[in-house]
Amino acid sequence: MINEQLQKAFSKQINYELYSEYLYLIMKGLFKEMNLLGFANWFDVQIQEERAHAMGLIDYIHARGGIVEYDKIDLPSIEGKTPIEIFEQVLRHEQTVTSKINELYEQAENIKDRAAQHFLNWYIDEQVEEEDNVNGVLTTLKLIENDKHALLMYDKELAQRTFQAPTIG
Ligand code: OFO
Repeated sequence: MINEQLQKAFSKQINYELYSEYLYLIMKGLFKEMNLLGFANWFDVQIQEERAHAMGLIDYIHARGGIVEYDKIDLPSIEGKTPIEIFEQVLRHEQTVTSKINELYEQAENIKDRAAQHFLNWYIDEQVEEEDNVNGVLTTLKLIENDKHALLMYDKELAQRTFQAPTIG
């Protein structure tokens, strides 16, 4: 069985992963409006990743005999218009996710739930990848800044990104 407080904390994280999916869905639309379809594809993959992160946590609560406590998902607000501004927000968002995962791990640690700690290690590693991936896009965007030709070339590259369903835990 999963401890009630930890079940609540896991449920909050599920809500936040679904919020991430919602945020990236909106951002995908912004890139579609800019006709940057490779970037839109990058977000499409990201949307699927966030769904997988949420599903991993949901399955885990069930596997521990718990009940998922669902809540409404807030409407994300977008803080910029340009690709750089959007990706700066993505990076800030992923850093927030990282700190939430760390807090969740600490809660599991405090009640000595070793199984939950072990499970959450996957999410800790995943956040390293998430931040690194976003940082890479942001660095490239800053490098090519006002070069429209380079932006279109990079857009083509991002069109190649594909979703690989992860094995979580
Ligand atoms: Fe679920 O990692 Fe991004 O938000």
